[in-house]
Amino acid sequence: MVKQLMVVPEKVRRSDSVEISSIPVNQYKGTLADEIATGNLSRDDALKIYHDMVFIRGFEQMLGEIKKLGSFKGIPYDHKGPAHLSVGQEGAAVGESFLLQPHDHLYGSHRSHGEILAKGLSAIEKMADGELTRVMESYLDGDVLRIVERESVESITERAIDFLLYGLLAEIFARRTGVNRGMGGSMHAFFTPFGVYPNNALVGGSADIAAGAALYKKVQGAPGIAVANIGDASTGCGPVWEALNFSSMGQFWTLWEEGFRGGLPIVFAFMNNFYGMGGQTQGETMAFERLACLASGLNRYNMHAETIDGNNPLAVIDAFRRKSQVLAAGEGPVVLDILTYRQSGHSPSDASAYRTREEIDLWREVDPIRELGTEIVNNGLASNEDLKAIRDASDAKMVRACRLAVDLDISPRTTGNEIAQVMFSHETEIALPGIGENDVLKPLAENSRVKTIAGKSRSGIDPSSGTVLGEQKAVSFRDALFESIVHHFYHDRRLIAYGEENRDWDGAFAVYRGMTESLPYRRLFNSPISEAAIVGTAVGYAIEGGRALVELMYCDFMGRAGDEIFNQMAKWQAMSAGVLRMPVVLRVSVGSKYGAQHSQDWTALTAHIPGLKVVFPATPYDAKGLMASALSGNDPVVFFESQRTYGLTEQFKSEVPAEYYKIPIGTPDVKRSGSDLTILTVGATLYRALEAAERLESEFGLSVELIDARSLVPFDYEPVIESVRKTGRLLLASDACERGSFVNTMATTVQQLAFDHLDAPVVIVGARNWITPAAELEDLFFPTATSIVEAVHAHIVPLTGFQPTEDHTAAARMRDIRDGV
Ligand SMILES: Cc1ncc(C[n+]2csc(CCOP(=O)(O)OP(=O)(O)O)c2C)c(N)n1
Ligand SMILES: [Mg+2]
Repeated sequence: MVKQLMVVPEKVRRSDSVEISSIPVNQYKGTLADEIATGNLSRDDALKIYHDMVFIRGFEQMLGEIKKLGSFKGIPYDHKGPAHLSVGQEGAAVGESFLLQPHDHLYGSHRSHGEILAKGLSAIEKMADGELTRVMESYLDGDVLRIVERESVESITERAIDFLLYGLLAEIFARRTGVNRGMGGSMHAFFTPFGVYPNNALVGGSADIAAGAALYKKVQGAPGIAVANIGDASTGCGPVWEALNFSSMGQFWTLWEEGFRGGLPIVFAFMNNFYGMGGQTQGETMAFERLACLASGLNRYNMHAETIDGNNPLAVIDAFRRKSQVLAAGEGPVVLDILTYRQSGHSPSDASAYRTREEIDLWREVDPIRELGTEIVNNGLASNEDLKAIRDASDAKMVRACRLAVDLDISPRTTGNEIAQVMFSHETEIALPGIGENDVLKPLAENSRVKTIAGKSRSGIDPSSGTVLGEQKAVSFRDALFESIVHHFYHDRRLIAYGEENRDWDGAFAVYRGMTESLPYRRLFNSPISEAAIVGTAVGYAIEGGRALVELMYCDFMGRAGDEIFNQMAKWQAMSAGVLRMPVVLRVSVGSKYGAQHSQDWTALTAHIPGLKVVFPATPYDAKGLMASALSGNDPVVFFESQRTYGLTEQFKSEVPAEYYKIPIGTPDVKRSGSDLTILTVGATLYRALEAAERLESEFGLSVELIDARSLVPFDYEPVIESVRKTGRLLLASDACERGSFVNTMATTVQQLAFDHLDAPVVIVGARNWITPAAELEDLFFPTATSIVEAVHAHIVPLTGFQPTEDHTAAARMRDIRDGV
């Protein structure tokens, strides 16, 4: 059914004007006395706020001393890694987390130590002793707890505070007893049981990831909100804008089903300290005069944007109290411009050359801890001595934690082997979790695509004539993908899919045809043209426990989502020491006929990045089985598909089984056996290599074994080596540009593993190191059956009577390379 969002000329052409409502700036007028009088806060609350701010200050000063002086309170230590301190920003951090529950999840930045501690301390306060004990005993097999247990404490709460403090410090010092086994470090540390989710070294990186977390909470009905703690300078980042839009898409109000209406439950908390590193956002690098104004007009509520005095924790608490009601009413997202000031440098080496001493002194005069302390004392809630006792106790904890964390016997380093072990979980789900009542719109058997496929031959070969059947008659590559994906939609309630044109358009290449009639919007939707947000939100959705299948129409668009694919999707499993899972399948198609920006095979880019599984099936049978494995596993998979193969039917196996089945990722497949030459193909070159194999056999008597790689990472070389042992010769073919393509890595590996069995050099046939030319010239560019035969003749075994068309001499090749092609 066509969606009902009619574009009526008479309506849209009408003369009108748009009113954008005003955005409140520093409207909080309360005092500590008011908050206590109204019962919003108690005396204990006030002291806790003070304590938590002091605790953060102490932590950051400790790190500052270690970085600058090489020691803290007589404890020597050389910390090699980063330390982006937040001295002066404690009011914002503590105010933000004060009311948040453990199930509210913070995603942060390179400068998030304070936010981690604030959220952790807030969670500890709210969790029962039994729960805290369970968390500490089970987390990383109790390895963090065992260290802090060396010191005696008076209560479980005190133990948990030590756990948080030591776990974070040991993490920063790259110890295996850190909360992420030292694999994250200062800029990435997190601890999910307290609602502290990944902090991100990429400026603005948390915006779309947190939006994905909020998407999970909305779609799966999980409690709580997501918060993206990002800096003011992140407003210059495209993915941040994409995240703002994505979390507020019109369809949440217009098209999503009853019960799922409204924007995402997320607060974009801009920790606005007025600076990037040295560049000033307001007045220099950005166009806005007030950061909050960037939300103007983004939805009917201006995203409830407000500027808040983050120097005053009470103003921040007040804002979060009010905004949590907005989110609970389904009116998210919220943008908060939290004004704060970083008294410390950007990093310890920062000489603050970009700001005046006078400015820093002005902010020191309104130091948030001192201001709150004065109010506490003036209101008779505590004496100066009481406050000093809080500071002293905090200092003592810092010294204790530091002693434990610097000691290599107590806090050892992670081994290389341990890092290797957490790159992938390699988990495959034995049983899918099932679906709820309204997760699909009709029984699978009633789906029109399912019915159409039921009428097709499952073999691609006509049994009577032996000819190849077209996709009207037989199950095609795109049908096979559909079958696998729809099976998962009907057996896994956590699965959602989105991307550009995924719904009514049927997906860019009709893989999703028929899907719209079976799935509600919350499980399949059109995304904006926001490649970064498509992948980034999928990462956040997966981190929270969901499973996302997202699509970038063309592989060439990966550049728009470069950070999200290469730094986020690929890294968080390992940086979490295996605590997080990343069940994201990213579908990308390799085009042809559309020229230089729509026809590239970028498998090498993804295979190069540690942490991504990469597959590239070329047949319907393999596509169905590999997609099932990708959607069952808990590792991130980049799933390449060639536009040349979508309409192909099965020619190698007897049929594409109607039943669900899996093909393990990493296993190449021998598509044709032979004894004189092995050809290993990646993706759609399989078909041109098959044609070449047939010619080599019929015209030159050369028997060719054809192996389809199917996967790039991981990869089992055994079948290839076994083949080379037999043939002694290997040619590799791929549509990727030859220079730096993944088949080069495969060639090197085979040469290392099977050198003694090789009778000729390993040869690569890739695309030229050019731009992809127009459709009419593609045969000059991509490997063809002829160019494969020619490469065999030139480099492997002379073919009697063959006439080469090109100069294959070493001199010609060196000339090309010298010319950069
Ligand atoms: C995408 C990206 N670009 C550049 C950097 C280098 N860098 C690290 S922090 C920073 C300034 C960030 O400023 P802001 O977002 O306001 O956060 P703040 O440091 O003020 O807390 C820059 C440019 C980076 N880490 N990531
Ligand atoms: Mg900043």
